[in-house]
Parts: sequence; C-alpha cells; structure tokens
Amino acid sequence: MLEKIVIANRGEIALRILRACREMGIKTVAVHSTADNNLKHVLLADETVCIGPPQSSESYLNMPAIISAAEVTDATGIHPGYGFLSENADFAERCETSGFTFIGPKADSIRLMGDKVSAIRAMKAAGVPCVPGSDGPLGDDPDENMRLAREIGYPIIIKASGGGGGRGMRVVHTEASLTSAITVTKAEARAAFSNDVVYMEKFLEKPRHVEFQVLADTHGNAIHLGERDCSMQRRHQKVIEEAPAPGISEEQRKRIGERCVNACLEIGYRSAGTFEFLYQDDEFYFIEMNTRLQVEHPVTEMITGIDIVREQLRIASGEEMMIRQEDVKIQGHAIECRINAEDPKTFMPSPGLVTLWHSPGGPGIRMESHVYSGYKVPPYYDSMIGKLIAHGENRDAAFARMRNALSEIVIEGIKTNVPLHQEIFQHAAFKAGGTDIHYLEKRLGLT
Ligand code: MV4
Repeated sequence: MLEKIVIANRGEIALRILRACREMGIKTVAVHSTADNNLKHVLLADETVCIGPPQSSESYLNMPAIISAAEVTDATGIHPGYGFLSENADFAERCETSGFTFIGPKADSIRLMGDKVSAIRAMKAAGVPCVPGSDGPLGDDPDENMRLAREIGYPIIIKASGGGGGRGMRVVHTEASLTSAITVTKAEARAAFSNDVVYMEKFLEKPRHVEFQVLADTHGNAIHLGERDCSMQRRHQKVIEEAPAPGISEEQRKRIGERCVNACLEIGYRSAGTFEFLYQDDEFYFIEMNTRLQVEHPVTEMITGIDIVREQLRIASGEEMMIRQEDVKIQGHAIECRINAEDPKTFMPSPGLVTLWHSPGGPGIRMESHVYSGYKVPPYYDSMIGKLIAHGENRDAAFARMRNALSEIVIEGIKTNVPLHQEIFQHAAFKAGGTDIHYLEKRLGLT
C-alpha cells in the first residue's frame, strides 16, 4: 500500500482525499499556495509544503514544485484531485518518470481521451454508442464537408478535437453557414489548443447529460457504478447532480454500463473514470471520457456504498479490486448541490471572510466542505466552496432531506448560491425529473 502521498489540490477535494488517506493509514503531504495556509486539509495533513504564490499557474499547476515536494517529503504517490493537473498527461508521465505513482490512469489513457477524435474512435471500436458524425477529423474540401453534413442531417455541431467540456464548439443550422463555421472553429481551436483538428456530429437539441462511473484495476478487473444525471448546469458548470438518473431502466444501465466496462478493458484503463453521454429519446450517445475523479462522485458513493477515493488509492497501490459487478447494488437516490461563493442572481464570485458557518446534518446528509467559521475564501480559485449531498430511499425522500438541509445551512459574511438551490427545489419540472441540459439556463432567463 502507498505509504505517503502528496495531495496536489486544494479545497473540499483535498480534504476528501486526506480523509480517505487517514482511514487507510496513508500519510499525507498537503502542498499549497501562499494564499492557502489556513485550508482545513493543510491544518490536518501530516506534512505541508508551500509550493508557490496564489496564482494557480505558479502553485497548483507548477509541476516541478509539486514533484519536488514529493521528493523532499519521501512521498511515493501523488493524487491530483480534479481540475488543475488531473487530466494533464505530461504531468502523469513526469510523476511516473520521477518515480512516483500517479493516482489516476496511465498517461497514455489521459492522452487518448484528451484528444476527442481519438477518444471517439477508441470508444466506437469498443462498441460504445457514439453520436452520428464524421468519425474523424474534417478535411479541407468544402464539398466533401457539405456532403457529410447533409448525410448526417442539420443541425450539426463542429467540435475541436483538443476541446471538451464545452470549449471550442459551434452549432451549424444550414449549409450556407457550414464552411465559414468550420474555418472559424479551426482558427479558434488553433489559438486555444494549438491543435486545429475539428470534427462533426449530429447536434442533439434537447439531450440530458448522463454519465457512467467506472473503476478499473491493474489486474484486468473493471466495473461500473451506474450513472449520474448532470443536466442541471449553467454555462457548462454543473449545479446539481443526482444518481441514479431519473427514468433510466435497470436494463439500460446494464447495457450501457457493460459497454463502458468493455471499453475500459480494451484500452487498458485503470483507476476511476467517467463516460459522458448525451441521452435523448431513450438513446445514449458517448461524447467524452473524463479520466479523473469527478466533483460529483459522492452521489455515486451514496447509492452504491463504495468509497471511490479509497478504491483509487487501493488500485494505485497495485491491489486487486475486491468489488465484483454483481456486488454493486443501487440503493435509493442521492442528489448533490454545489455550494458556490457567488451572488445567487448575478453569479459574480463572492470571496471573503466567512464569519459564521453551520453545516446541516441528520440522516442521509453529507456535507463535503473545507470551510469553517473564520475561514477566508480566497479570490484566486474556483468559487465552489462545498457540496451538499442528500441520500434517501427514493428520489422524493432525497429531495425532502435536501430541502431540510438547505434550510439549515448558515453561511454568513459571503454570498452563496444556497438561495438559488432553494428556488430550484421548488420547480415542478425539476421535481418531476428528467429535465434537459437547457432547462436551468432557460428557467433563469425567465425568472
Ligand atoms: C453536444 C451537444 C449536442 N449535440 N454534442 C457541451 C460540453 C461538451 N462536453 C459537449 N457538449 C455538448 N455536446 C452534440 N452532438 C450539446 C452539448 C452541450 C452540453 C452537453 C452536456 C452538458 C451541458 C451542455 C450544454 C450545452 C451544450
């Protein structure tokens, strides 16, 4: 088992990883910026190393500083959390060539999935259902591209192979605008990702975002933990996630989950991963794979009873996964609200001193946050300051617990999006379940 690891992240996820380590007897090294001396996990870690000034580029993205911290503390592994360096294949490679275990997939898997054209090719080859599209990079012949688009049928979407997560995409409704849309998306992609490869897909107009959680070890075992619905989003930032996804049958879960597991085995995937699908008219369409632990992993943990971070640490230690697919049982329903330090109306970040903080509690309630009374939210990082998760025996029970918990939270000194969550939990369409990816933005435009 790994003896000591560097937690190369901050905030709630760094605390989540620290807790898993402490349970397992793994020593922890918190690396932090000069703005983060008072982070909860920094205060709790066995050792701490300051790796640079507040700006992420100089600290949490500073590969030599993080690897040096692992060297001077004699750590054997590095957990990247999410964001920052978590999906940076070069970082994973540098960890491994420096002699440290990267707690995540192999660099090659990260690279394969980071390039969306190669990711889709690999998934299609493995039998994962994909969106009808170009099945590869678009060429420079306008006539050929028009023929392809006509065959797929408008509207289509042009996506940058180096993009993902909503960056570098353009919807095209008519043939008249196709050629210029390709030219512009290519130019933007070249500037943003130093890679002007673009591809084409049928544009799905009212999909839901449904993603499958997988775990794979280094002994040829892979399992899926069912799916999450992450359709409640604004500007590609998820706001509420839930598991299981409303209306998905056991048969669909088994069918798609098996495809994901098969794909993991085909590409030699290891660690935790997420297959992102668009779901529309009862069909699943793969769009991207995330090769990291995700923000919303707790909803899956709550309905399966499986500690995903613990499994990541065990897999990285070379242990064989003990959980078999038939042991994975979905129990009840879980829902997560992302708590952000922001104005609930304008969405402007609201950093500053938290003068008072009370976490909600009770049966089925889980608060994942590093914040405490007297903590100062720095302005340099993402505005998410915690996640509130409610679990119940069914969706209605989870909702009732979430409403209670939202009413119990006390956060003073900064503005948060708790009032927004309270409002959303009154929406009839959301209560009914199965709203699409455009629902929240439309609804916010009207209210
Ligand atoms: C799409 C799509 C519709 N059709 N692809 C946006 C983020 C990136 N992961 C892929 N995205 C989309 N791809 C096809 N063929 C609509 C989106 C999309 C979206 C997807 C998931 C969650 C939120 C979204 C918001 C806007 C657009």
